[in-house]
Amino acid sequence: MILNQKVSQIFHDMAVLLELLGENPFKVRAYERAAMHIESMPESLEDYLLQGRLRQIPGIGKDLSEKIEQIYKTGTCAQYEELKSKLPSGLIDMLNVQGLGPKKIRILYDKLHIDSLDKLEKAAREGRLQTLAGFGVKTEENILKAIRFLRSSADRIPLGKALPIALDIKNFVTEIDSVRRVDIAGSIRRFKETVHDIDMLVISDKPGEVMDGFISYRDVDRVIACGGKKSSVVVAGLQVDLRVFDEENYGAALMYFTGSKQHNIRLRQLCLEKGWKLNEYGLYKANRRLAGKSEEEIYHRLSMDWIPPELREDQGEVELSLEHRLPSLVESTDIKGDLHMHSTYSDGASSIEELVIKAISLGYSYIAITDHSFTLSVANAMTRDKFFSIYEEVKRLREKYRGFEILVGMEVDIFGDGELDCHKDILDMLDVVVIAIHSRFQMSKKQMTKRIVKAMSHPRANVLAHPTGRLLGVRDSYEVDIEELLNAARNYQVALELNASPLRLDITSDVCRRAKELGAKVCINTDSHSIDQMDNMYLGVGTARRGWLEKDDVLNTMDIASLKRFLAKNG
Ligand code: DGT
Ligand code: CA
Repeated sequence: MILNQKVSQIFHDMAVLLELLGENPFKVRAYERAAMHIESMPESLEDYLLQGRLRQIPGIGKDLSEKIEQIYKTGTCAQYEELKSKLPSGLIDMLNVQGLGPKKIRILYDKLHIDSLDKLEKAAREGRLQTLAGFGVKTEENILKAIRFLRSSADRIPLGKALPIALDIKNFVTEIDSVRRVDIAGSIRRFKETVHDIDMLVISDKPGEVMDGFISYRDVDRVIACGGKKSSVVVAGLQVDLRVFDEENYGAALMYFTGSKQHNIRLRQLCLEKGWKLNEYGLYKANRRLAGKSEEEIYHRLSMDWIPPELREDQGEVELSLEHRLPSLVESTDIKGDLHMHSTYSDGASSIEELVIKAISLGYSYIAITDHSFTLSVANAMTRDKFFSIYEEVKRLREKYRGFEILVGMEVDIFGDGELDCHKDILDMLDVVVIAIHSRFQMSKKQMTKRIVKAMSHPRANVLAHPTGRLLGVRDSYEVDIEELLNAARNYQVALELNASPLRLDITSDVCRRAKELGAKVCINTDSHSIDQMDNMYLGVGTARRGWLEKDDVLNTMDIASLKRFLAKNG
């Protein structure tokens, strides 16, 4: 969140809390006024702060300027936290209910002893709020609606859910007449695995027309604000902010709203050291404009190379860019195949031939069919007969689709003791052995690590699938020492999978970066259970890029001959 917004929000909340506590009205008003002023001031509060000029802002004295510094450094301030601790926390949650201010909350608390969202919801359902002066049937309905929204949007949303929504809105906005360009910015552009909202930017010389068009998007549940150059709506529980900029400022805006905040701050500091200024409108030296039209122009003016958004986290990319030593990140077009997918022989919905045709349409040169192994009862498990049918079918399809390589693989379950769920004669017939944990997740970290490392040390193991086992929003990872898995991956020539399923994204970008440092290979797979899911590869590639991976760090960028050498473990 931009510092102006953050500070004005906290000051506003403090005013409300002071009011709820029955404090001195002058104090309440001082916070309220400061909040309103900061919210509407066009300049960046961060610039004032970095230049030590906060107290030049009307209404900001010593006390409030110290609070702003605290908020900047820590995201909150001590007195705000203290005020919150003085009131039942449920009462504070109630402040987030749209349409409920301190006065109404005070009445609810005094008359009906309501001090939590749950109690509020119950009372509204039972029609008890209507008995109070100033509350009607409509208020009750609105309160219930607002609570539903609060609950649905409380958490961060997985990227795999937010990105398709953002892309659809982007397509919609692109069609608006006066729109010349649309970009998704913020954490989505950086491929962060969970996101808080969708930030979009537009070039247009008719902002009003863009706003009208934008809020008419079919899935808008609620319009939060519709202004001259910025509007906010809610789509599927996600806030979507759209801002319109002129072409000449667009690069600066895109850079600013892509973030991350830490990256922006680092660049601004660099600029301040030169006596320059960078904001969402451009790069300036005193009043002279140096750049702003494109991101490239701004980075170049700062003697830097353009930095891919996935790297913009202030984790060393700024320094490397200044030295012209940024990594050359893996691209979707580098991907030559997908080594983990399920056919109708186990729990997939598509036939092997359908998977092959889809892979060819994606421009791949190979895939591996990896149906589940023998004792996995949940997934229509393998039998010897079934395996030989798959083997024969692949042989036949290889004839039909010459030039495209179909590898016979299996997703082999790792037993509790680290043994593999597959007999040696069949293991020896497989081109690719993908190993994975599917049960007994509740082991100690030590035991689990030992179990997986043992499986990885098997001479036939090639890829460790979904290495941490997490399911986003459903199940956390099992306990495992990831550093040891990475070492084992390098030592035993086993690739760690980056599972591109939107439910998994496992391994994370942080682990990718560590894999690169330790020299372990990563294989980006979709784990598809139908041909549509093969399109998820881009989620894996984005995550790999965010983990600083280059083409050579990723197994499935290899051509088929090199891949086969890796799988055979002979160099
Ligand atoms: P999110 O929404 O939590 O998933 O993460 P972001 O990075 O999308 O954050 P958001 O939506 O609050 O802000 C969008 C971008 O705006 C952010 O990446 C960088 C820029 N920005 C926000 N707050 C600040 C700030 O206080 N200072 C600077 N320099 N930039 C900021
Ligand atoms: Ca955002």
